[in-house]
Amino acid sequence: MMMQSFLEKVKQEAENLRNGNGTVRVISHLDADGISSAAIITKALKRLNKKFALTIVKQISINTLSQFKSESYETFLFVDLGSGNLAEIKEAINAKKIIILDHHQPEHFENNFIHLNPMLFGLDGNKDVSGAGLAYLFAKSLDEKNKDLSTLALVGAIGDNQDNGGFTSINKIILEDAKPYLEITTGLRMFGAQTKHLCKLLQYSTDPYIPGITGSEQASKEFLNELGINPEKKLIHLSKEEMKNLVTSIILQRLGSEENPEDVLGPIYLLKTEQEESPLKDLREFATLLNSCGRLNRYSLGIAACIGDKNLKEAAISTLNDYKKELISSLNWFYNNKEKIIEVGNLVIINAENHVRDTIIGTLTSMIAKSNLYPENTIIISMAHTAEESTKISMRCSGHKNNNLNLKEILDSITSKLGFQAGGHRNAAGALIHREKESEFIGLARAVRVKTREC
Ligand SMILES: [Mn+2]
Repeated sequence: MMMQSFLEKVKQEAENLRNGNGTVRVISHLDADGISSAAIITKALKRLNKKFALTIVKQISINTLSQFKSESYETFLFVDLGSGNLAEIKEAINAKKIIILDHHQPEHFENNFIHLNPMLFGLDGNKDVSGAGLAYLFAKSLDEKNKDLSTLALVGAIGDNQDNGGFTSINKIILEDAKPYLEITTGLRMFGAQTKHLCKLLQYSTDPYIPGITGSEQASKEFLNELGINPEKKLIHLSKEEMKNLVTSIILQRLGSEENPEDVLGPIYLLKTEQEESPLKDLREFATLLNSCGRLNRYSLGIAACIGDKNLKEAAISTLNDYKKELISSLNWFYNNKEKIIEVGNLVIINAENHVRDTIIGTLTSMIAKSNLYPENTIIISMAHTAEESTKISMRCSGHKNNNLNLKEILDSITSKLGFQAGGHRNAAGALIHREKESEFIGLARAVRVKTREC
């Protein structure tokens, strides 16, 4: 079996590392999956009394790799990234041993690395296992004691949206390992069951989408009032009866416009060791918290939350609030600077420059796209400065209906003219260009005319 041979290979390399010497240089990715990956690997190395150095990066580029060029570690371990940058890594790093634990599409390139990517073994890297899942397999091969890190592997998988429709393949195996540490129930699959007031919970629910309610605080309040449910309550505090009414009404609200209106229920994974209402109790919220830490560049707090450091855990939790505040102030910047926004045809261009963080611009663009502010199928392009003299670009499409657009292709057709590649997928695309190319980019973007199919 392909999966078996992949697991064997991971095990073999873990054993080799355990028997080796020297400090391990760990490099991971600045998102929920990357942060949980880093926490798993570093915790496992610590337990073996191995020395390590950790760096978390937004992405790998010639620039980010250059900092490692002069380092003389024997082993470099990349986790949740690397597969798409084999050539650059080979060029920049001169180490005896380079291990790549990644689930992203590998670059076609013959290599001298220990390349542990499930896609090379016929598995689906988007669904079957995340970076944190790979880190966990590796950690478990180092020592069975690391089975307690399985819940973090699930946090990473959820952060990468791999739980949609249920866990599969390797993720399923990890779920089995995690069961002793979890309380699993079925409920509304929504972010914030432990922490958010219902009114906000429904207002911000984009998956599942609730037509007429998602995006509107007013509508959300009225909907709850009609059901006789206090909008200030939290989901976990509803009575059985209230819960039943809420679920039925949400399904009814989705009838007619959503593909699977009843698709609002799903498994909820709760950590036994966490207190009720803690943002770390529900693995989905845990993933959101790690994401916030990453976006605000406080990844060490995220790792502390994963490892369970009591004092820093509090700081990580307050980062979640800081992140929400920053999102709101970014949204306010947008509403207060409408005159700076370019609207041509079914295209909107928002150049936020340094008013919105580059790590937040994508989320802001998604929020605007889902806010009903622009007509269905409007393409929204946002731009923000990065600290590295570049400009981050995000592209989304308004509304939530399926259309025939492939945003990644559209964005790539523009940025490739400037010599930059776009990443992402059909529904969300992003790119990084040199800042001096900004106005050229806007010029090219304005000229784009896209046809959308009305559904
Ligand atoms: Mn990942």
